Amino acid sequence: MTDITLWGRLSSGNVQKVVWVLEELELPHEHIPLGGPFKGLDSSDYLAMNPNGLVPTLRDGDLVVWESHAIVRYLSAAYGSGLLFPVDPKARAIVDQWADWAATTFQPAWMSVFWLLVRTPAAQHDKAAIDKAVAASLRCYAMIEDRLGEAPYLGGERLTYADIVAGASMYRWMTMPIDRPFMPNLEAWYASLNERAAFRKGVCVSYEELVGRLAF
Ligand SMILES: N[C@@H](CCC(=O)N[C@@H](CS)C(=O)NCC(=O)O)C(=O)O
Repeated sequence: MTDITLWGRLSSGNVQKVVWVLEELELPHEHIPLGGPFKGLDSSDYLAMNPNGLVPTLRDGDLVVWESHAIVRYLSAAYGSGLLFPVDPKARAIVDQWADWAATTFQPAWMSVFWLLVRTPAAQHDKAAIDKAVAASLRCYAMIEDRLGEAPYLGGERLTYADIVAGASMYRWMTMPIDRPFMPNLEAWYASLNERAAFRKGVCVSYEELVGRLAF
C-alpha cells in the first residue's frame, strides 16, 4: 500500500517523467494539478514543501522530494530496485552517467529548441537561435544514437530510469516541426518506448496549451 501524491501540471516535461515512472511501476497515487493555468506555486503551503516553487513535487508517506530526477531516482530505487534501478554499483554508474547527462546537458539543449520554436510566439522566432539550438540538440541525439547502437537502452539491456529521464524528451522532439536526420537506433528506441502504456500516458501528452505561451 502506498501513500503517494504528485503535484504538477501534466503538460510539464518534468512532471511527465514522474507520471511515467509511477505508471511504469503501477504505483497508485493521487495527482494534484499545479502550476501553469492551475497556478498555486507561490502559496505558502506549497513553498513549505518545495522552496524552489516549481513542479513536480512528490510526497511518499513522510518523505517530500522535489527535482524531477531525484523523484524518478527515488521511486525507481524504492519500488523498482533491480528493474529500473540497477543494484550493482557499476551498472548503476552507467545509468547515473546518462541520467545526469540528461539533466545537465541534454535536457537544456532540446528544451531550448522547444522554448525557441514552440513556446515563443511565431512572430518572435529567431531563426539563427533556433538553428543553433537544433544543432546542439542533434549533437546530443547523435550521442544517444551511438549508445543505442551498443545496447537497446541507455543503461544496457533493460529499461532504467536513465531512459525515463532522457526518453521523456522524445514525443516533443519527434513532433516538433524541425528537420531531423534519420537515426535508426533512436527511431527503434522511440518505437519501443511507445509500446509502453506508461510512456504513452505520461509523455505523449498534447502541448497545445504551451504553443506561443512564454508565461509559465
Ligand atoms: N529542475 C527542475 C525544473 C522544474 C521546472 O522547471 N518546472 C517547470 C515546469 S517544466 C515549472 O514549474 N514551471 C512553472 C509552471 O509550470 O507554472 C526539475 O527537474 O524538477
